Amino acid sequence: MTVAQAIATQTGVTGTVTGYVVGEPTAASTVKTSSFTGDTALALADSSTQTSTASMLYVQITSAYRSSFGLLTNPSRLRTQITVTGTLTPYFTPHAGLKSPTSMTAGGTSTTSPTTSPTTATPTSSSSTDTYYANALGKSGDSLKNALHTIISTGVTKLSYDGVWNALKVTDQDPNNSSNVILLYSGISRSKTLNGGDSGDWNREHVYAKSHGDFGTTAGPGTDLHHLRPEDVAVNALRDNKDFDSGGSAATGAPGNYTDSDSWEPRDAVKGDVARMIFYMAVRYEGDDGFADLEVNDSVSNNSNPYIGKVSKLLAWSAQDPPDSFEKNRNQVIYASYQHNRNPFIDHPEWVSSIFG
Ligand SMILES: [Ca+2]
Ligand SMILES: [Ca+2]
Ligand SMILES: [Ca+2]
Repeated sequence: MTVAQAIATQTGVTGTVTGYVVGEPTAASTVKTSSFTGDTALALADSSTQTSTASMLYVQITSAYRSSFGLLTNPSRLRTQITVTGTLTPYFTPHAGLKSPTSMTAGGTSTTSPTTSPTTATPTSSSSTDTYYANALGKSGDSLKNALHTIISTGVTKLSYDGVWNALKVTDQDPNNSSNVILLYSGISRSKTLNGGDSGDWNREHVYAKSHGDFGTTAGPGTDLHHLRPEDVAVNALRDNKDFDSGGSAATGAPGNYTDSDSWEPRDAVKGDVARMIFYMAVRYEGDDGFADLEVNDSVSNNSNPYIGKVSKLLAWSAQDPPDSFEKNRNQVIYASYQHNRNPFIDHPEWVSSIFG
């Protein structure tokens, strides 16, 4: 049957559907056509150029088919025709879907191939996160902060500290070399397999220093991927638990970074990333979950207090270094594959000054 017929037959019956792979669904109204995040689902349409999610069937890819049909592993499947047999039932509820496939093959089943004439592309809000942020839209200041706290603290999956290793290998993968991760401050591309504690390894940097509020590495702020980044062991030790500020001497092993006895200045390319990670932590952790209420202030002598400075610098850095594709992709991967929450300041950088300005 066609995709249109499958969409009209969401009754739990078994169907065989031929269509074109048009992307990877990551939410009911979101289908990625690049920077794929996983092998567990694909979107089918009757036209290879379909962009309206309403005309797509979301297909679950069970483990037997992931290595052959998952888009992360097989991005060249995009725009190609496949035939799938499985249960016609909603997936990414309430979206039309096909689940528990019993057959997935390349190409069609018969000579009555579906139309290849492109349909008129209907603009959709497929990249929109408006649904996720529905209860925050239109708010400002403390009421915005409160709404965002609830949104980003609801339905969250917390990782183990050990689980962070493998997650970082995905969230921080070098876009130009899938064997490597990019180290935050140093900017170095280093083999994923060099994770560890020895010289030359990379380890898990807590951008919001874990001694500030003493949250350690138990599941919670100590394992929150939104502020954990790969970094060279020696550079991580040099940053230590310092607050953020401009100035100091060139940081050994991390070109463009500066440090002195009480502060760290990240390289220009990640100044905004650092700021948005800190702002996320200040909103995510409000003292209602057994951990300290993490906050920002304008000090560089916070030591073990649950504060990170200097907020005046973080505000400036966020403005001068807006979110780029690496940072946005990272946010989406954490949302779709790991924690199921987002960093609001990557999606809405204008909320930084509304809350912290
Ligand atoms: Ca300083
Ligand atoms: Ca940046
Ligand atoms: Ca807080």
